[in-house]
Amino acid sequence: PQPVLLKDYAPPPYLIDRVELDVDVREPWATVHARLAVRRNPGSKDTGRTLVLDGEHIELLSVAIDGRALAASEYKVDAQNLRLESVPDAFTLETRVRFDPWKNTRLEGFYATKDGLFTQCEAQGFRCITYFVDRPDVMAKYLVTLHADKERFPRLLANGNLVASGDEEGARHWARWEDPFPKPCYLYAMVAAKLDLLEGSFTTRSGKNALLQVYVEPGKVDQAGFTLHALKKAMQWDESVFGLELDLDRFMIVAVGDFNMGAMENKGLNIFNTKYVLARPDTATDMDYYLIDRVVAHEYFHNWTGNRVTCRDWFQLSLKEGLTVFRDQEYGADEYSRAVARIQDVRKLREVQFAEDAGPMAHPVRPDTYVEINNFYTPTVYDKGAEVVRMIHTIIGKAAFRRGMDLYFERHDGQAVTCDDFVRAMEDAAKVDLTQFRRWYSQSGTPVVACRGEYDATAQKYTLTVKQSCPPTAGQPEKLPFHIPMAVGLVAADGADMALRLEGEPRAQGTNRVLDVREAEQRFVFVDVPSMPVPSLLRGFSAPVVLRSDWSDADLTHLMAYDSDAFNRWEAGDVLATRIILAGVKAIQAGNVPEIPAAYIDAIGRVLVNAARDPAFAAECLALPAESFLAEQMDVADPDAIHVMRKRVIRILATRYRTRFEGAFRHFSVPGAYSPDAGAAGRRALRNAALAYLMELDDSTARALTFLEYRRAENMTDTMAALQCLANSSGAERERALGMFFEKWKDEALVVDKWFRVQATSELAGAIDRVQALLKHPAFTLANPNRARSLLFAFARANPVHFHAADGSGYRFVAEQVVALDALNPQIASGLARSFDRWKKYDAARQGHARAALESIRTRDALSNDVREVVDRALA
Ligand code: HT7
Ligand code: ZN
Repeated sequence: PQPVLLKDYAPPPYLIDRVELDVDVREPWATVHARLAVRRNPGSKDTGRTLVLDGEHIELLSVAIDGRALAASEYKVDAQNLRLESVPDAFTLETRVRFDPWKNTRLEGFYATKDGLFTQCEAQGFRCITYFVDRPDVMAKYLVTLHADKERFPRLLANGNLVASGDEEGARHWARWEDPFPKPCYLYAMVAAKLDLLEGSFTTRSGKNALLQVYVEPGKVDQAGFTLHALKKAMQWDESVFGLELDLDRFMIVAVGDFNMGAMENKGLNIFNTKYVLARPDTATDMDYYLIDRVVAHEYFHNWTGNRVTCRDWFQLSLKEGLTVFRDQEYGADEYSRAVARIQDVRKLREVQFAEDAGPMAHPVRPDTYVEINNFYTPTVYDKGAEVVRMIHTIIGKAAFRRGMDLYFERHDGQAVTCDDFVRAMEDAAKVDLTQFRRWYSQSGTPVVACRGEYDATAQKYTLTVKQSCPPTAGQPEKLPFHIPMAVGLVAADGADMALRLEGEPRAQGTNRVLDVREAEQRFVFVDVPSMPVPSLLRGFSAPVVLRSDWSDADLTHLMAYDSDAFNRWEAGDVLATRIILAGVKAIQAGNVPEIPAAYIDAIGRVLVNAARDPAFAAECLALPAESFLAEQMDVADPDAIHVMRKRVIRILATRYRTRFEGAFRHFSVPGAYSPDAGAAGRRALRNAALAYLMELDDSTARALTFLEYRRAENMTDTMAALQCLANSSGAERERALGMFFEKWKDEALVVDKWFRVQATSELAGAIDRVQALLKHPAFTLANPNRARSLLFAFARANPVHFHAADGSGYRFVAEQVVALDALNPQIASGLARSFDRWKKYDAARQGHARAALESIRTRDALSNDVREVVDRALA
C-alpha cells in the first residue's frame, strides 16, 4: 500500500450532514441500512463529480440515490471503496450492507464477544459498518435504530439520547438514539448486549442533572463502583480547572473484555476495556485503581478535547491525544501526589517513548506520513505530545494557558482542526511567539541537552553553558534547535535554594527559573552567587530531553538530600544509580568485580530513615532504573550484564539494610478497610518495595515471610506483590502460591491475566519453556488482547533477559506469535512486532537472530499492512 502523506491533505469534495442508520442484528448477520444526506463541499477545489466512499469487510446489498435504486453498472465496488460517478450537488444516498460480527476477530468495526456486540470505530472502523467518507473532517448528526433479539441482547445503546424504543415480532426489540452533536464517524458507537448496570447522576455547575451509567458484564456490578466515582470526580475537576461542563443529558460507559486498546471516547457512549473499569479491593491493585481513575478521566476529558473540537486528519492525532494526556496527567497530579505522578509519567516516557524516538518507528509528534494509521497511536503522539503541551504551559504560565484553552474552544468549537490551530490559540492568548517552538511538532528524535557549570568565586558569578543537539532519526538527518524551557535552581552547600539573578537583571527573581534555551549553544550567567552551587537542572522534567551534566557523585547525593524540587531529588538518585550500574556492567564485561560507592549506599539508607515523610516518594527512590532503560544508555546493550549488575545492587542494599527493610515492612502496614487513596497506596508501595528487597536475598526466612504475606494479604496489591516475589524465587513456595492463586481466581479474567503476567516476567531460568507451556494452558487464548498482552507482550517487553536470550530463542518465539496473532488481529500483532524495534542495539550475534526472526515474519504471505509496516521499518 502507498503511504499517506500530510502534504497531500485536501478538504473532502463531498460532506455528509446527516446519517440515519437502521441496524438489524440476526446471527450471523448484522444488516445496516444507511441514509446519508450528502452535499458538495463548497470548501473543496475538486470539481469532479465522483463520490468515493470507504467500505471494508462488508457486502454491498443495494445502493439508491434520492430513492432510485442503482443498477450494478452505475457504481463500482471493490475491497476498499464504493465509487459513484456523476452524482448531484446534494442528494440522499441509501446503502444496504451486511457482514458477520461473529467472524470479526480484528475487533474493529462491529464485533461479537461473549456478552454481545460492540463497536470500535477509531481510527477507521466505521467503514467496516457501512459505506462512508471515513475521515474526521466529515461531521454529521446521527439518528440510529437498533433491532435485535430481546433475550440475548437486552441492552441496545448508541450515542446521544434514547428517543424511542419498543418490542417487535419474533421476541425482538428495537431502540432509537439521536445524538444532538455533529460528530466524525470515528466517534460513532453502538452496543447490543446483555449487561448489568450501575447508575448515578451528576449535577453540573450550571444546574443540569445528567444520568451516569456504567454497564458491565453480568454479575460484575460490585466491581463498577470506583469507575462511577472516578467519572464524577473527573467531571468536577474539568469544571473547576478548565471551566468545562458536561454537554449531555446522559453519559454512558460500557465495559468489554475484548478490546484492542484501553478505552474509547465515543460521544456519550464511552466503550472501555474491562481492565479500566472493573475493580474491587481483592481483585485490583492500587495501580489498577489509579489507572482506572486516569483512564476514566482521560476519556471523559476527550468530550471537549477531541469531540467538541476534533482533528482535521489523522496526522493531527496529538491535537486531541497529547492535550488529553496532559489533562489526565494534571488530574492525576491533583488527585494523588504531584511528585510521584510526575516521576511515574517521566519514567514511562523515558523507558518507552525515548526508545521509540531512537528506533526505526521514530516519528514527529505530528507525523508526516503513515502506511497504517493504527500503528501511530504511539507513545510519541500521546506521551511526548503531552510533554509538548506541558512545555507550552511552562513557557506561558498557568493563567495564560487557561486563556489559551478558552480561546481555542471559542474559535474552534464544533470544528475539525490542526495542531497549529491549538498553538495559535495559545500564542494569541499569551501574546508570545511560538514559531520556533513548533519544531517540537515536526522534528522527531530526543534532543540532548549538555550543561556545564563554572563558578567564579571572585566575581560571584555562576555561568551555565547549555548545548543542544538532536540525533538523526528516520528520514530526518538534520535538526534545527528547539525552544526548550529549562527550569533550574542553584542549591547551596547548606541545601538552601539560592536567589536567582541573571546578568543584566535589576534584581533576583525567585529561586526557580525557567530558562528559554533556543540556540545550539547558549550561556546563562547568574550573578550575586555567594558560593559554589550545585545546579538543579530541568526541574520537574520541564522538557522531554536527555540531560547531560558534569555532576560529581557528591553533587548528586547533595541534590538527593536537599533539592527543593521533589522530582529532581528523585532524579539525582536515578542518575546516580544509572551511573553505578553502567560502571558495574563495564567491570563485569572486563572480568572485574563491580563496586558500589559508599555514598550511594548511605543515601539509600537515608531514604529509608526518612521514608515516613512520604512513603510513596521513598518507594520511587528505592526502585532502580529498569533494565530496558539501562540498555538504552549503552552503545551495545548487554542484557545479561545489566541484569546481573542491577540485581547485585539490590542484593547489596538488601544485605546492608535488612533490618531497616524488615522494619519498614512491619511499620508501613495499612490497618482498616482498603482504600486506594494516595496515602494508603503509598504506604503499601513502600512496604512492598521493602519486601521485594528482602526477597532478593532468597533465603528461607525471606521466602517464609513472603509466603505468609501471600496467604494473609487482604487486598490484591499485597497479594500480587508477594506473588511476584515468589514467582522470581526458586523455592517450593513458588508453585504452591501460583497454584493457589489460579484455583481461587480462575473465573476472574482480569485476575487470570495477572497470573499469566507474573509468570511471563519471571526472571528464573527456563522462562521461554514456561511461557510456551502457558500458551497451551486451557485459559490462554490469542483471540483476547488482554490475555495476549499478559503473556506475550509481558514476556517480550518486561522480561529482557529472556527475550534477548543469546541463542535467539526469545526472538524466534515472539516472531512465531506475531504471525499467529496477525491472522486474528493485525493491530495487536503489530504491537507485538514492535518488541523488535531496538534490535540493532544488541551485539552482532543477537542482531543475527533478530534479523532472521524479522525476516521470518516478512516472508509470510498475507501479512497485514499493520505488521508489514513495522517489520519493513525495522529491517530498513
Ligand atoms: N482515542 C482512543 C483510541 C483508540 C483506538 C485507536 C485504534 C484502535 C483501537 C482504539 N481504541 C481506542 C483512545 C484514547 O486515546 O482515548
Ligand atoms: Zn485519548
